[in-house]
Amino acid sequence: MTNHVTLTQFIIEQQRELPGVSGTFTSLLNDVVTACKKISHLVNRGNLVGVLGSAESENVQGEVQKKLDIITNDIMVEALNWTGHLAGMASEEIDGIIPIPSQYPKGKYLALFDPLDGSSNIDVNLAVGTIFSILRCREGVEPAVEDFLRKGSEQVCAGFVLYGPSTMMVLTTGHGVNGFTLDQDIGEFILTHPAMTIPAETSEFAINMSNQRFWEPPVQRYIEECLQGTEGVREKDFNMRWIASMVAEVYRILTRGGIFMYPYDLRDPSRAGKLRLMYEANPMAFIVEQAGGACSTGRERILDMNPTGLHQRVPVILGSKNEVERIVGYHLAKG
Ligand code: FBP
Repeated sequence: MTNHVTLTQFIIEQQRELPGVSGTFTSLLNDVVTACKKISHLVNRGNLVGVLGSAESENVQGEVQKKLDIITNDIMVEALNWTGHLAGMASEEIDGIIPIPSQYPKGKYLALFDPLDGSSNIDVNLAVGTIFSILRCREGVEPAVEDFLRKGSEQVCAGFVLYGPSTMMVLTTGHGVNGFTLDQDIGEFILTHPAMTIPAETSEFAINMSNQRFWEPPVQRYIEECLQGTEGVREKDFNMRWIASMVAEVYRILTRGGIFMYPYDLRDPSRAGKLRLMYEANPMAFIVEQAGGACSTGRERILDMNPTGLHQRVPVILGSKNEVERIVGYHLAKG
């Protein structure tokens, strides 16, 4: 019988090696896992339980919500608000802070999440996911927005769950990156991808090419050189992918390398990008850097950014270190 290490066992053993750890964090993570198992079940059942399609309502970003955007948000909130580990939450689907109801004790952590990433894929049965970020909070206070607006480098933990052909959880607590597969038979996440790393070199890029005319010159140049392949300065051919689901793109990059870009574009200069810093870019940057990759806006390391808003958008360029550094070099050369 192979010794299958469950996520809970893995975290407890990892925490035992860390000084002054109370075990609260392990329980908090188990609460997140419970929520994601419920979401995995629902996503898998889809039309059988009538959860597909639009909800005829908009979120704070002005995006038409999918029914599952709202349902998955409720599942996360209901799994986390009573456990006594959190002082507050923030979600892509909710404008302000999500408070802990007064009847429940407050804890020393803050949770930020995108309950359903890649939601444009849900009705066409393609990969979607949940992304989460955990921060420490000042004890015994009713957290204000400022308590959430902390640099990505202050994250305690970041993770995502990919609801694909199999349900995978990828996690970091600042000690490398590990991947777990949900064994539907026993309802446990099992360690299947220990110590995931991203190769520094790659010949695969992911970007939504339909936005090309809006990109800045450094990105135009980088993509043009990739498309020229062996006939150009890169002297090698590049492959392209676009799944329209950041979780799936990052999982692919953790598995075989690559570069993912949702750069700044000139369509709406007031909008710095499409992806949100607090619950998309920061957690993914923590994971990618812990796996040996890099994550930048093109001009700044994402984890060094000082957040200015819960739903702030940022340009994102992440993946194989050498490619990210090349694109940052093009930006800095251009100034
Ligand atoms: P949601 O969190 O609203 O799904 O938006 C994020 C996202 O879906 C990313 O997962 C994905 O990389 C990107 O937007 C796709 O954008 P586009 O539809 O412009 O290709």
